[in-house]
Amino acid sequence: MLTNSEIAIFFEKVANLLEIDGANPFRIRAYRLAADTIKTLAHSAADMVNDNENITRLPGIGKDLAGQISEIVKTGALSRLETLEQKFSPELHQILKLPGLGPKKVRVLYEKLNICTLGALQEAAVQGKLQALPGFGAKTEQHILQELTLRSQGKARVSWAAAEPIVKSLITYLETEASITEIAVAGSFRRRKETVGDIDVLVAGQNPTAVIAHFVAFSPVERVLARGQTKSSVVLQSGLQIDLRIVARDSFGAALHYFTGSQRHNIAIRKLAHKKGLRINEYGAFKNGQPIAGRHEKDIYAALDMAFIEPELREDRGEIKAALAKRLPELINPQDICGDLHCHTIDSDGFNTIEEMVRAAKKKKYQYLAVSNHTWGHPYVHGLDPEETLTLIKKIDQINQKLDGLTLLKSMEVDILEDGSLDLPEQVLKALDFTVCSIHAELNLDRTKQTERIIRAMDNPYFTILGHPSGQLINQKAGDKVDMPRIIEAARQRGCFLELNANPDRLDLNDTYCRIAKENKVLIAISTDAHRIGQLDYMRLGVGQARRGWLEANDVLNTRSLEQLKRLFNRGSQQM
Ligand code: DGT
Ligand code: CA
Ligand code: CA
Ligand code: ZN
Repeated sequence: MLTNSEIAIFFEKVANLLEIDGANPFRIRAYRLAADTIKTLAHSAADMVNDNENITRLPGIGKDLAGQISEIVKTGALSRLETLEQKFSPELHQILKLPGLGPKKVRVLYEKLNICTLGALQEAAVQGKLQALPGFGAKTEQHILQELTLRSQGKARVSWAAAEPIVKSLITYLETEASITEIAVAGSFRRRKETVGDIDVLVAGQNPTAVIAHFVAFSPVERVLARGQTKSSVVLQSGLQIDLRIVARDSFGAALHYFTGSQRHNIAIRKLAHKKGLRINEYGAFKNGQPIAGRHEKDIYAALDMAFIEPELREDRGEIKAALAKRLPELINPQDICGDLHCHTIDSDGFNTIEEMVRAAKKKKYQYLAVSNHTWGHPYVHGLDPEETLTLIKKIDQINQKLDGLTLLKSMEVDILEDGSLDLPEQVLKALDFTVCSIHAELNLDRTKQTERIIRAMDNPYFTILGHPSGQLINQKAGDKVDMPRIIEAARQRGCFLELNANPDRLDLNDTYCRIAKENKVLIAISTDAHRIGQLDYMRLGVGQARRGWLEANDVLNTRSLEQLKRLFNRGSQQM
Protein backbone atom coordinates (compact mmCIF):
# COMPACT_ATOMS: atom_id res chain seq x y z
CA MET A 1 0.00 0.00 0.00
CA LEU A 2 1.28 3.46 -0.86
CA THR A 3 2.36 5.77 1.95
CA ASN A 4 1.24 9.38 2.08
CA SER A 5 4.69 10.56 1.00
CA GLU A 6 4.65 8.28 -1.99
CA ILE A 7 1.24 9.60 -3.04
CA ALA A 8 2.42 13.17 -2.54
CA ILE A 9 5.36 12.56 -4.88
CA PHE A 10 2.95 11.95 -7.76
CA PHE A 11 1.49 15.41 -7.27
CA GLU A 12 4.86 17.05 -6.85
CA LYS A 13 5.95 15.51 -10.12
CA VAL A 14 2.82 16.73 -11.87
CA ALA A 15 3.36 20.23 -10.46
CA ASN A 16 6.97 20.27 -11.65
CA LEU A 17 6.11 19.13 -15.15
CA LEU A 18 3.22 21.59 -15.36
CA GLU A 19 5.58 24.36 -14.38
CA ILE A 20 8.04 23.33 -17.07
CA ASP A 21 5.10 23.24 -19.48
CA GLY A 22 4.23 26.82 -18.58
CA ALA A 23 0.76 25.89 -17.27
CA ASN A 24 -1.60 28.12 -15.32
CA PRO A 25 0.08 29.02 -11.98
CA PHE A 26 -3.14 28.31 -10.07
CA ARG A 27 -3.21 24.73 -11.30
CA ILE A 28 0.42 24.27 -10.39
CA ARG A 29 -0.24 25.65 -6.94
CA ALA A 30 -3.26 23.37 -6.48
CA TYR A 31 -1.04 20.30 -7.05
CA ARG A 32 1.64 21.57 -4.69
CA LEU A 33 -0.93 22.30 -1.97
CA ALA A 34 -2.46 18.85 -2.40
CA ALA A 35 0.98 17.27 -2.08
CA ASP A 36 1.55 19.19 1.16
CA THR A 37 -1.85 18.26 2.56
CA ILE A 38 -1.28 14.56 1.95
CA LYS A 39 2.29 14.58 3.24
CA THR A 40 1.24 16.14 6.53
CA LEU A 41 -1.90 14.05 6.98
CA ALA A 42 -2.08 12.25 10.35
CA HIS A 43 -3.71 9.16 8.87
CA SER A 44 -3.27 7.09 5.73
CA ALA A 45 -4.78 8.54 2.55
CA ALA A 46 -4.77 5.06 1.04
CA ASP A 47 -6.94 3.81 3.95
CA MET A 48 -9.36 6.66 3.36
CA VAL A 49 -9.70 5.68 -0.30
CA ASN A 50 -10.10 2.00 0.49
CA ASP A 51 -12.69 2.79 3.17
CA ASN A 52 -14.58 5.00 0.71
CA GLU A 53 -14.16 8.01 2.95
CA ASN A 54 -14.86 11.42 1.52
CA ILE A 55 -11.44 12.79 0.58
CA THR A 56 -12.80 16.11 -0.63
CA ARG A 57 -13.16 17.25 2.94
CA LEU A 58 -9.38 17.50 3.15
CA PRO A 59 -8.11 21.07 2.69
CA GLY A 60 -7.26 21.90 -0.89
CA ILE A 61 -8.62 18.62 -2.33
CA GLY A 62 -11.51 19.08 -4.71
CA LYS A 63 -13.39 16.45 -6.67
CA ASP A 64 -10.82 16.23 -9.47
CA LEU A 65 -7.84 15.77 -7.12
CA ALA A 66 -9.80 13.31 -4.98
CA GLY A 67 -10.37 11.22 -8.09
CA GLN A 68 -6.65 11.34 -8.86
CA ILE A 69 -5.74 10.23 -5.33
CA SER A 70 -8.03 7.30 -5.65
CA GLU A 71 -6.52 6.46 -9.06
CA ILE A 72 -3.03 6.49 -7.51
CA VAL A 73 -4.07 4.31 -4.58
CA LYS A 74 -5.95 1.78 -6.75
CA THR A 75 -3.61 1.56 -9.75
CA GLY A 76 -0.27 2.77 -8.42
CA ALA A 77 -0.15 5.17 -11.37
CA LEU A 78 -1.56 8.50 -12.48
CA SER A 79 -2.57 8.93 -16.10
CA ARG A 80 -2.31 12.72 -15.81
CA LEU A 81 1.37 12.32 -14.88
CA GLU A 82 2.02 9.74 -17.58
CA THR A 83 0.65 12.08 -20.23
CA LEU A 84 3.03 14.79 -19.09
CA GLU A 85 5.96 12.37 -18.95
CA GLN A 86 5.19 11.31 -22.48
CA LYS A 87 5.12 14.89 -23.65
CA PHE A 88 8.56 15.57 -22.12
CA SER A 89 10.48 12.63 -20.71
CA PRO A 90 10.44 10.85 -17.35
CA GLU A 91 14.13 11.80 -17.12
CA LEU A 92 13.05 15.37 -16.37
CA HIS A 93 12.46 14.24 -12.79
CA GLN A 94 16.12 13.27 -12.52
CA ILE A 95 17.21 16.54 -14.10
CA LEU A 96 15.14 18.42 -11.50
CA LYS A 97 17.10 16.70 -8.75
CA LEU A 98 20.45 18.00 -9.96
CA PRO A 99 21.97 20.62 -7.67
CA GLY A 100 20.92 24.14 -8.55
CA LEU A 101 18.17 23.06 -10.92
CA GLY A 102 14.51 23.68 -10.12
CA PRO A 103 11.43 23.82 -12.34
CA LYS A 104 12.16 27.38 -13.43
CA LYS A 105 15.62 26.58 -14.73
CA VAL A 106 14.53 23.29 -16.24
CA ARG A 107 11.79 25.17 -18.08
CA VAL A 108 14.48 27.40 -19.59
CA LEU A 109 16.43 24.28 -20.62
CA TYR A 110 13.35 22.91 -22.32
CA GLU A 111 12.22 26.12 -23.93
CA LYS A 112 15.58 27.30 -25.22
CA LEU A 113 17.37 24.06 -25.97
CA ASN A 114 14.60 21.47 -26.02
CA ILE A 115 16.41 19.47 -23.34
CA CYS A 116 14.41 16.76 -21.53
CA THR A 117 16.95 13.99 -21.08
CA LEU A 118 20.15 13.64 -19.06
CA GLY A 119 22.05 12.76 -22.23
CA ALA A 120 20.89 15.92 -24.01
CA LEU A 121 21.73 17.96 -20.92
CA GLN A 122 25.24 16.57 -20.73
CA GLU A 123 25.76 17.08 -24.44
CA ALA A 124 24.67 20.72 -24.15
CA ALA A 125 26.85 21.28 -21.08
CA VAL A 126 29.87 19.79 -22.84
CA GLN A 127 29.29 22.14 -25.74
CA GLY A 128 29.10 25.11 -23.35
CA LYS A 129 25.50 25.85 -24.32
CA LEU A 130 24.16 26.24 -20.78
CA GLN A 131 26.19 29.16 -19.52
CA ALA A 132 24.57 31.60 -21.92
CA LEU A 133 21.03 30.77 -20.75
CA PRO A 134 19.17 33.24 -18.51
CA GLY A 135 19.72 32.36 -14.85
CA PHE A 136 22.64 30.06 -15.67
CA GLY A 137 26.35 30.80 -15.70
CA ALA A 138 29.68 29.13 -16.24
CA LYS A 139 29.63 27.90 -12.61
CA THR A 140 26.19 26.28 -12.87
CA GLU A 141 27.20 24.64 -16.11
CA GLN A 142 30.36 23.27 -14.54
CA HIS A 143 28.46 21.94 -11.51
CA ILE A 144 25.93 20.21 -13.68
CA LEU A 145 28.64 18.63 -15.76
CA GLN A 146 30.54 17.41 -12.70
CA GLU A 147 27.40 16.00 -11.14
CA LEU A 148 26.41 14.18 -14.34
CA THR A 149 29.92 12.81 -14.65
CA LEU A 150 29.88 11.52 -11.08
CA ARG A 151 26.45 10.00 -11.46
CA SER A 152 27.21 8.03 -14.58
CA GLN A 153 30.02 6.14 -12.93
CA GLY A 154 29.95 3.59 -10.16
CA LYS A 155 33.27 4.31 -8.53
CA ALA A 156 34.28 7.89 -9.12
CA ARG A 157 36.92 7.96 -11.83
CA VAL A 158 38.22 11.35 -12.79
CA SER A 159 38.96 12.41 -16.33
CA TRP A 160 42.67 12.65 -17.13
CA ALA A 161 42.24 16.31 -18.03
CA ALA A 162 40.61 17.10 -14.68
CA ALA A 163 43.40 15.31 -12.80
CA GLU A 164 46.20 17.06 -14.68
CA PRO A 165 46.18 20.44 -12.90
CA ILE A 166 45.92 18.68 -9.53
CA VAL A 167 48.90 16.47 -10.36
CA LYS A 168 50.90 19.50 -11.49
CA SER A 169 50.27 21.45 -8.30
CA LEU A 170 51.05 18.38 -6.18
CA ILE A 171 54.41 17.94 -7.91
CA THR A 172 55.24 21.62 -7.46
CA TYR A 173 54.33 21.29 -3.80
CA LEU A 174 56.37 18.10 -3.27
CA GLU A 175 59.40 19.73 -4.87
CA THR A 176 59.54 22.19 -1.98
CA GLU A 177 60.46 19.37 0.43
CA ALA A 178 64.24 19.53 0.51
CA SER A 179 64.91 15.87 1.23
CA ILE A 180 63.16 14.66 -1.94
CA THR A 181 65.59 13.86 -4.75
CA GLU A 182 63.25 12.34 -7.32
CA ILE A 183 59.54 12.55 -8.12
CA ALA A 184 57.54 10.70 -10.76
CA VAL A 185 53.88 10.09 -11.45
CA ALA A 186 53.07 6.48 -12.37
CA GLY A 187 49.82 4.53 -12.80
CA SER A 188 47.05 5.18 -15.27
CA PHE A 189 47.83 8.91 -15.24
CA ARG A 190 51.23 8.24 -16.76
CA ARG A 191 49.66 5.84 -19.25
CA ARG A 192 47.29 8.69 -20.13
CA LYS A 193 44.10 6.76 -19.72
CA GLU A 194 40.98 8.83 -20.44
CA THR A 195 40.02 8.50 -16.79
CA VAL A 196 42.05 7.68 -13.69
CA GLY A 197 40.93 5.85 -10.56
CA ASP A 198 43.64 7.41 -8.42
CA ILE A 199 47.04 9.04 -8.79
CA ASP A 200 50.19 7.09 -7.99
CA VAL A 201 53.23 9.14 -7.05
CA LEU A 202 56.74 7.82 -6.42
CA VAL A 203 59.46 9.70 -4.64
CA ALA A 204 63.01 8.99 -3.60
CA GLY A 205 64.50 10.87 -0.68
CA GLN A 206 66.70 10.67 2.39
CA ASN A 207 64.12 11.48 5.01
CA PRO A 208 60.92 9.40 4.59
CA THR A 209 59.30 10.73 7.78
CA ALA A 210 59.65 14.31 6.61
CA VAL A 211 58.39 13.40 3.13
CA ILE A 212 55.23 11.77 4.47
CA ALA A 213 54.59 14.63 6.88
CA HIS A 214 54.97 17.08 4.02
CA PHE A 215 52.69 15.02 1.77
CA VAL A 216 49.74 14.81 4.18
CA ALA A 217 50.02 18.57 4.77
CA PHE A 218 49.27 19.31 1.08
CA SER A 219 46.46 21.85 1.48
CA PRO A 220 43.81 20.20 -0.75
CA VAL A 221 44.02 17.02 1.38
CA GLU A 222 40.70 16.28 3.01
CA ARG A 223 41.31 12.86 4.61
CA VAL A 224 44.38 10.78 5.31
CA LEU A 225 43.54 7.16 4.55
CA ALA A 226 46.88 5.65 5.45
CA ARG A 227 50.12 6.97 6.83
CA GLY A 228 53.00 4.51 7.05
CA GLN A 229 56.80 4.59 6.99
CA THR A 230 57.18 4.62 3.23
CA LYS A 231 53.61 4.82 2.00
CA SER A 232 50.65 7.10 2.41
CA SER A 233 47.25 7.59 0.82
CA VAL A 234 45.07 10.67 0.98
CA VAL A 235 41.79 11.84 -0.49
CA LEU A 236 41.62 15.41 -1.73
CA GLN A 237 38.60 17.70 -1.42
CA SER A 238 37.89 17.02 -5.06
CA GLY A 239 37.47 13.32 -4.21
CA LEU A 240 40.64 12.29 -6.00
CA GLN A 241 42.82 9.77 -4.15
CA ILE A 242 46.61 10.04 -4.18
CA ASP A 243 48.89 7.13 -3.30
CA LEU A 244 52.44 8.13 -2.45
CA ARG A 245 55.29 5.66 -2.16
CA ILE A 246 58.85 6.32 -1.11
CA VAL A 247 61.32 4.04 -2.82
CA ALA A 248 65.07 3.59 -2.70
CA ARG A 249 67.03 5.53 -5.26
CA ASP A 250 68.57 2.38 -6.74
CA SER A 251 65.12 0.90 -7.26
CA PHE A 252 63.48 4.03 -8.61
CA GLY A 253 63.37 2.88 -12.24
CA ALA A 254 62.06 -0.56 -11.33
CA ALA A 255 59.41 0.91 -9.05
CA LEU A 256 58.40 3.39 -11.73
CA HIS A 257 58.00 0.51 -14.14
CA TYR A 258 56.04 -1.58 -11.67
CA PHE A 259 53.67 1.17 -10.55
CA THR A 260 53.12 2.52 -14.03
CA GLY A 261 51.49 -0.78 -14.95
CA SER A 262 49.25 -1.69 -16.39
CA GLN A 263 48.96 -4.76 -14.26
CA ARG A 264 48.51 -6.88 -17.38
CA HIS A 265 51.63 -5.39 -18.94
CA ASN A 266 53.57 -6.15 -15.74
CA ILE A 267 52.41 -9.74 -15.66
CA ALA A 268 53.41 -10.25 -19.29
CA ILE A 269 56.83 -8.67 -18.62
CA ARG A 270 57.44 -10.87 -15.60
CA LYS A 271 56.52 -13.96 -17.59
CA LEU A 272 58.97 -13.02 -20.30
CA ALA A 273 61.66 -12.37 -17.69
CA HIS A 274 61.05 -15.79 -16.20
CA LYS A 275 61.62 -17.40 -19.61
CA LYS A 276 64.94 -15.59 -19.86
CA GLY A 277 65.99 -16.71 -16.38
CA LEU A 278 65.47 -13.24 -14.87
CA ARG A 279 63.32 -11.98 -12.04
CA ILE A 280 61.68 -8.58 -12.25
CA ASN A 281 59.82 -6.85 -9.44
CA GLU A 282 59.42 -3.33 -8.05
CA TYR A 283 62.98 -3.42 -6.68
CA GLY A 284 64.83 -4.28 -9.85
CA ALA A 285 65.76 -6.94 -12.40
CA PHE A 286 67.74 -9.80 -10.93
CA LYS A 287 69.88 -12.58 -12.39
CA ASN A 288 70.84 -15.39 -10.03
CA GLY A 289 69.73 -13.15 -7.17
CA GLN A 290 72.06 -10.33 -8.26
CA PRO A 291 70.58 -6.97 -9.34
CA ILE A 292 71.32 -6.14 -12.97
CA ALA A 293 68.99 -3.13 -13.32
CA GLY A 294 66.78 -0.90 -11.16
CA ARG A 295 68.05 2.66 -11.14
CA HIS A 296 66.54 3.66 -14.48
CA GLU A 297 63.35 2.39 -16.05
CA LYS A 298 64.85 1.95 -19.50
CA ASP A 299 67.36 -0.52 -18.08
CA ILE A 300 64.52 -2.86 -17.14
CA TYR A 301 63.55 -3.15 -20.80
CA ALA A 302 67.19 -3.33 -21.84
CA ALA A 303 67.71 -6.26 -19.44
CA LEU A 304 65.05 -8.08 -21.44
CA ASP A 305 66.69 -7.20 -24.76
CA MET A 306 63.82 -5.11 -25.84
CA ALA A 307 63.16 -1.52 -26.90
CA PHE A 308 61.75 0.95 -24.36
CA ILE A 309 57.97 0.83 -24.39
CA GLU A 310 56.21 4.17 -24.01
CA PRO A 311 53.79 4.20 -21.03
CA GLU A 312 50.78 4.86 -23.28
CA LEU A 313 51.34 1.48 -24.94
CA ARG A 314 51.60 -0.59 -21.77
CA GLU A 315 48.25 -2.33 -21.86
CA ASP A 316 49.31 -5.80 -23.02
CA ARG A 317 47.89 -5.23 -26.47
CA GLY A 318 50.83 -6.52 -28.45
CA GLU A 319 53.40 -3.94 -27.37
CA ILE A 320 55.79 -6.53 -25.94
CA LYS A 321 55.83 -8.57 -29.12
CA ALA A 322 56.36 -5.38 -31.13
CA ALA A 323 59.19 -4.27 -28.82
CA LEU A 324 60.96 -7.62 -29.17
CA ALA A 325 60.62 -7.43 -32.95
CA LYS A 326 61.77 -3.77 -32.95
CA ARG A 327 58.50 -2.81 -34.58
CA LEU A 328 57.14 -0.41 -31.99
CA PRO A 329 55.40 2.64 -33.43
CA GLU A 330 57.19 5.95 -33.19
CA LEU A 331 54.38 7.76 -31.40
CA ILE A 332 53.15 11.15 -32.50
CA ASN A 333 54.29 14.20 -30.50
CA PRO A 334 52.58 17.57 -30.06
CA GLN A 335 55.29 19.22 -32.22
CA ASP A 336 54.18 17.10 -35.19
CA ILE A 337 50.86 18.96 -35.40
CA CYS A 338 50.73 21.56 -38.20
CA GLY A 339 47.25 22.96 -37.65
CA ASP A 340 43.77 22.58 -36.24
CA LEU A 341 40.96 21.45 -38.51
CA HIS A 342 37.96 22.15 -36.30
CA CYS A 343 37.19 25.32 -34.39
CA HIS A 344 34.17 27.54 -33.92
CA THR A 345 33.96 31.32 -33.97
CA ILE A 346 31.58 34.02 -32.84
CA ASP A 347 29.91 33.72 -36.25
CA SER A 348 28.09 30.67 -34.85
CA ASP A 349 28.42 29.52 -31.23
CA GLY A 350 32.08 30.31 -30.54
CA PHE A 351 33.27 33.07 -28.23
CA ASN A 352 36.09 34.60 -30.27
CA THR A 353 36.35 36.25 -33.66
CA ILE A 354 38.14 34.62 -36.56
CA GLU A 355 40.95 37.15 -36.16
CA GLU A 356 41.38 36.25 -32.48
CA MET A 357 41.49 32.55 -33.28
CA VAL A 358 44.06 33.24 -35.99
CA ARG A 359 46.28 35.11 -33.58
CA ALA A 360 46.15 32.24 -31.08
CA ALA A 361 46.85 29.68 -33.81
CA LYS A 362 49.84 31.69 -35.01
CA LYS A 363 51.30 31.57 -31.53
CA LYS A 364 51.21 27.81 -31.87
CA LYS A 365 53.17 28.12 -35.12
CA TYR A 366 50.37 26.45 -37.03
CA GLN A 367 50.43 26.53 -40.82
CA TYR A 368 46.66 26.39 -41.08
CA LEU A 369 43.47 26.75 -39.11
CA ALA A 370 40.07 25.64 -40.30
CA VAL A 371 36.99 27.59 -39.25
CA SER A 372 34.19 25.05 -39.02
CA ASN A 373 31.02 26.54 -37.63
CA HIS A 374 27.69 24.81 -37.17
CA THR A 375 25.02 24.57 -39.84
CA TRP A 376 21.36 25.41 -39.34
CA GLY A 377 20.24 21.83 -38.66
CA HIS A 378 21.95 21.86 -35.26
CA PRO A 379 19.30 21.32 -32.60
CA TYR A 380 20.65 23.71 -29.93
CA VAL A 381 22.80 26.44 -31.32
CA HIS A 382 22.58 29.09 -33.96
CA GLY A 383 23.92 27.33 -37.01
CA LEU A 384 24.46 29.13 -40.29
CA ASP A 385 22.03 28.75 -43.17
CA PRO A 386 23.39 28.45 -46.75
CA GLU A 387 23.21 32.19 -47.32
CA GLU A 388 25.09 32.99 -44.11
CA THR A 389 27.63 30.30 -44.89
CA LEU A 390 28.44 31.90 -48.26
CA THR A 391 28.83 35.28 -46.55
CA LEU A 392 31.22 33.75 -44.03
CA ILE A 393 33.21 32.09 -46.80
CA LYS A 394 33.69 35.51 -48.44
CA LYS A 395 34.76 36.98 -45.12
CA ILE A 396 37.33 34.21 -44.62
CA ASP A 397 38.67 34.80 -48.15
CA GLN A 398 39.13 38.48 -47.31
CA ILE A 399 40.89 37.77 -44.02
CA ASN A 400 43.10 35.20 -45.77
CA GLN A 401 44.36 37.80 -48.26
CA LYS A 402 45.79 39.82 -45.41
CA LEU A 403 47.38 36.87 -43.64
CA ASP A 404 50.88 35.65 -43.90
CA GLY A 405 52.35 32.60 -42.25
CA LEU A 406 48.99 30.99 -41.61
CA THR A 407 46.23 29.97 -44.00
CA LEU A 408 42.60 29.88 -42.99
CA LEU A 409 40.73 26.90 -44.37
CA LYS A 410 37.05 27.20 -45.15
CA SER A 411 35.09 24.46 -43.51
CA MET A 412 31.77 23.92 -41.76
CA GLU A 413 30.72 21.41 -39.14
CA VAL A 414 27.87 20.14 -41.27
CA ASP A 415 25.06 18.31 -39.52
CA ILE A 416 24.39 14.81 -40.76
CA LEU A 417 20.61 14.75 -40.95
CA GLU A 418 18.58 11.75 -39.92
CA ASP A 419 18.39 10.38 -43.47
CA GLY A 420 22.15 10.70 -43.91
CA SER A 421 22.01 13.79 -46.10
CA LEU A 422 24.24 16.78 -45.41
CA ASP A 423 22.80 19.99 -44.03
CA LEU A 424 24.05 22.30 -46.83
CA PRO A 425 23.24 22.31 -50.55
CA GLU A 426 25.85 21.27 -53.09
CA GLN A 427 26.61 24.79 -54.33
CA VAL A 428 27.60 25.80 -50.80
CA LEU A 429 29.53 22.61 -50.03
CA LYS A 430 31.42 23.20 -53.25
CA ALA A 431 32.68 26.54 -51.98
CA LEU A 432 34.30 24.98 -48.91
CA ASP A 433 37.82 23.56 -48.72
CA PHE A 434 36.51 20.54 -46.84
CA THR A 435 33.84 19.54 -44.31
CA VAL A 436 33.63 18.15 -40.81
CA CYS A 437 30.36 16.22 -40.73
CA SER A 438 28.79 15.38 -37.38
CA ILE A 439 25.67 14.06 -35.75
CA HIS A 440 24.04 16.34 -33.18
CA ALA A 441 20.39 15.28 -33.26
CA GLU A 442 18.66 11.88 -33.12
CA LEU A 443 21.59 10.60 -31.10
CA ASN A 444 19.86 7.43 -30.01
CA LEU A 445 18.89 5.76 -33.25
CA ASP A 446 19.31 2.02 -33.27
CA ARG A 447 22.93 1.04 -33.82
CA THR A 448 22.56 -0.25 -37.37
CA LYS A 449 20.47 2.74 -38.43
CA GLN A 450 22.96 5.17 -36.90
CA THR A 451 25.86 3.40 -38.64
CA GLU A 452 24.11 3.44 -42.00
CA ARG A 453 23.13 7.08 -41.56
CA ILE A 454 26.83 7.95 -41.29
CA ILE A 455 27.87 5.76 -44.19
CA ARG A 456 25.16 7.31 -46.36
CA ALA A 457 26.54 10.72 -45.46
CA MET A 458 30.02 9.54 -46.49
CA ASP A 459 28.63 8.72 -49.92
CA ASN A 460 28.35 12.45 -50.47
CA PRO A 461 31.54 13.49 -52.32
CA TYR A 462 31.76 16.60 -50.11
CA PHE A 463 32.04 14.60 -46.92
CA THR A 464 35.62 14.90 -45.63
CA ILE A 465 35.99 14.24 -41.88
CA LEU A 466 33.58 12.50 -39.52
CA GLY A 467 33.34 14.76 -36.42
CA HIS A 468 33.31 13.20 -32.92
CA PRO A 469 32.73 9.83 -34.58
CA SER A 470 31.25 7.65 -31.84
CA GLY A 471 29.36 10.34 -29.90
CA GLN A 472 31.02 9.08 -26.71
CA LEU A 473 31.15 11.34 -23.69
CA ILE A 474 33.80 10.57 -21.07
CA ASN A 475 32.43 8.81 -18.02
CA GLN A 476 29.02 8.22 -19.53
CA LYS A 477 28.23 4.57 -19.91
CA ALA A 478 26.68 4.94 -23.31
CA GLY A 479 27.73 1.72 -24.95
CA ASP A 480 28.60 1.54 -28.59
CA LYS A 481 26.16 3.70 -30.48
CA VAL A 482 27.68 2.88 -33.86
CA ASP A 483 29.55 0.02 -35.52
CA MET A 484 32.91 1.78 -35.68
CA PRO A 485 34.89 -0.89 -37.57
CA ARG A 486 32.22 -0.77 -40.29
CA ILE A 487 32.42 3.03 -40.40
CA ILE A 488 36.21 2.88 -40.63
CA GLU A 489 35.95 0.46 -43.55
CA ALA A 490 33.44 2.75 -45.26
CA ALA A 491 35.77 5.73 -44.73
CA ARG A 492 38.66 3.76 -46.23
CA GLN A 493 36.68 2.90 -49.36
CA ARG A 494 35.55 6.49 -49.87
CA GLY A 495 38.72 8.34 -48.91
CA CYS A 496 37.14 9.98 -45.85
CA PHE A 497 38.83 10.72 -42.52
CA LEU A 498 37.88 10.38 -38.88
CA GLU A 499 38.25 13.03 -36.23
CA LEU A 500 39.81 12.50 -32.84
CA ASN A 501 37.94 15.24 -31.00
CA ALA A 502 40.30 16.47 -28.29
CA ASN A 503 37.68 18.09 -26.09
CA PRO A 504 38.42 16.55 -22.65
CA ASP A 505 34.80 15.49 -22.20
CA ARG A 506 34.78 13.68 -25.51
CA LEU A 507 38.21 12.36 -26.52
CA ASP A 508 36.31 10.72 -29.32
CA LEU A 509 37.81 8.52 -31.08
CA ASN A 510 38.98 6.10 -28.40
CA ASP A 511 42.35 4.34 -28.43
CA THR A 512 41.07 1.02 -29.79
CA TYR A 513 39.32 2.64 -32.75
CA CYS A 514 42.32 4.86 -33.48
CA ARG A 515 44.33 1.70 -33.86
CA ILE A 516 41.78 0.05 -36.12
CA ALA A 517 41.74 3.21 -38.27
CA LYS A 518 45.53 3.09 -38.47
CA GLU A 519 45.49 -0.55 -39.51
CA ASN A 520 43.04 0.38 -42.25
CA LYS A 521 45.12 3.38 -43.32
CA VAL A 522 42.32 5.81 -42.52
CA LEU A 523 43.94 9.05 -41.40
CA ILE A 524 42.84 10.68 -38.16
CA ALA A 525 42.36 14.43 -37.77
CA ILE A 526 43.22 15.43 -34.20
CA SER A 527 41.00 18.48 -33.69
CA THR A 528 40.19 20.62 -30.69
CA ASP A 529 36.64 21.70 -31.60
CA ALA A 530 37.69 24.88 -29.77
CA HIS A 531 34.90 27.34 -29.03
CA ARG A 532 37.35 29.88 -27.55
CA ILE A 533 41.05 30.55 -27.98
CA GLY A 534 42.09 28.79 -24.75
CA GLN A 535 40.55 25.58 -25.97
CA LEU A 536 43.05 25.35 -28.82
CA ASP A 537 45.26 23.91 -26.06
CA TYR A 538 43.14 20.76 -26.00
CA MET A 539 45.37 19.57 -28.83
CA ARG A 540 47.82 17.94 -26.42
CA LEU A 541 44.96 15.92 -24.88
CA GLY A 542 44.09 14.62 -28.32
CA VAL A 543 47.72 13.80 -29.00
CA GLY A 544 47.82 11.83 -25.71
CA GLN A 545 44.82 9.79 -26.75
CA ALA A 546 46.31 9.26 -30.22
CA ARG A 547 49.47 7.89 -28.61
CA ARG A 548 47.38 5.38 -26.68
CA GLY A 549 45.96 4.43 -30.07
CA TRP A 550 49.49 3.68 -31.42
CA LEU A 551 49.30 6.59 -33.87
CA GLU A 552 52.44 7.93 -35.50
CA ALA A 553 52.72 11.36 -37.10
CA ASN A 554 52.09 9.74 -40.46
CA ASP A 555 48.74 8.34 -39.32
CA VAL A 556 47.45 11.81 -38.54
CA LEU A 557 45.94 14.14 -41.14
CA ASN A 558 46.96 17.44 -39.56
CA THR A 559 50.65 16.62 -39.49
CA ARG A 560 50.55 17.21 -43.25
CA SER A 561 51.67 20.39 -44.91
CA LEU A 562 49.01 22.60 -46.44
CA GLU A 563 49.90 21.35 -49.92
CA GLN A 564 49.59 17.71 -48.91
CA LEU A 565 46.31 18.43 -47.15
CA LYS A 566 44.84 19.99 -50.25
CA ARG A 567 45.67 16.92 -52.25
CA LEU A 568 44.15 14.65 -49.61
CA PHE A 569 40.96 16.69 -49.46
CA ASN A 570 40.52 16.43 -53.18
CA ARG A 571 37.83 13.79 -53.54
CA GLY A 572 36.38 13.10 -56.98
CA SER A 573 35.23 16.27 -58.69
CA GLN A 574 36.00 18.51 -55.74
CA GLN A 575 38.44 21.32 -56.42
CA MET A 576 40.18 23.43 -53.85
P1 DGT B 1 43.52 3.27 -11.94
O1 DGT B 1 44.15 3.88 -10.73
O2 DGT B 1 42.37 2.41 -11.64
O3 DGT B 1 43.18 4.27 -12.98
O4 DGT B 1 44.61 2.30 -12.65
P2 DGT B 1 46.13 2.07 -12.29
O5 DGT B 1 46.71 1.30 -13.41
O6 DGT B 1 46.80 3.33 -11.93
O7 DGT B 1 46.06 1.07 -11.06
P3 DGT B 1 46.48 1.20 -9.53
O8 DGT B 1 46.46 2.60 -9.06
O9 DGT B 1 45.63 0.22 -8.80
O10 DGT B 1 47.95 0.63 -9.50
C1 DGT B 1 49.02 1.28 -10.11
C2 DGT B 1 49.90 0.30 -10.81
O11 DGT B 1 50.55 -0.53 -9.84
C3 DGT B 1 49.19 -0.67 -11.70
O12 DGT B 1 48.98 -0.16 -12.98
C4 DGT B 1 50.14 -1.83 -11.74
C5 DGT B 1 50.75 -1.83 -10.39
N1 DGT B 1 50.08 -2.81 -9.52
C6 DGT B 1 49.25 -2.54 -8.51
N2 DGT B 1 48.84 -3.69 -7.94
C7 DGT B 1 49.39 -4.69 -8.63
C8 DGT B 1 49.36 -6.11 -8.54
O13 DGT B 1 48.69 -6.69 -7.68
N3 DGT B 1 50.09 -6.81 -9.45
C9 DGT B 1 50.82 -6.19 -10.41
N4 DGT B 1 51.50 -6.89 -11.28
N5 DGT B 1 50.87 -4.88 -10.53
C10 DGT B 1 50.19 -4.13 -9.64
CA1 CA C 1 46.21 4.71 -10.20
CA1 CA D 1 46.81 3.45 -6.81
ZN1 ZN E 1 30.00 18.88 -33.04
